[in-house]
Amino acid sequence: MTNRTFTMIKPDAVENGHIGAILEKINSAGFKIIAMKLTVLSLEKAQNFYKEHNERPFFNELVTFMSRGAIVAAILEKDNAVEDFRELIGSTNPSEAKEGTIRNLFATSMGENAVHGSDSDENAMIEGAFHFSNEEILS
Ligand code: 3AN
Repeated sequence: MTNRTFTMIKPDAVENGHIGAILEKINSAGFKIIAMKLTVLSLEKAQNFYKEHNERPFFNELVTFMSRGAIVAAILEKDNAVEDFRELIGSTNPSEAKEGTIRNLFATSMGENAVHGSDSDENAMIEGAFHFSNEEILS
């Protein structure tokens, strides 16, 4: 079965000029982009997107970072999309991310770690719907 995940190329990777290289990794790994936009998250939107982390000590750092510049949001389709994409991006901490993963190549720190990838099918749906209307998603 083909399924979906949601990703963001985060402000650090956009600022450092890595949009093209990251999209190339995504395409080469067999993901089909079915929705995509370059946008900026307001602080309020970032707080809402990451609301399940709002008790964590890094919450303010995270939402300030995510709203400081442009991001690329996208919905990706592939068999086993959520798990395969987590494998492609690597560990949250880039120093633990396997060689060749997106975070190993492009992330600078635990907070500024280049990309987001949904952690479940359910969250992929919620996060995709947070950023895209039905008309913006290819069927
Ligand atoms: P992942 O994005 O790998 O699923 P989560 O869900 O644990 O990681 O954390 C969400 C985001 O919060 C991470 N992508 C990262 O930007 C940030 N984050 C996680 N842990 C830390 C930390 N210890 N310090 C700063 N930021 C963090």
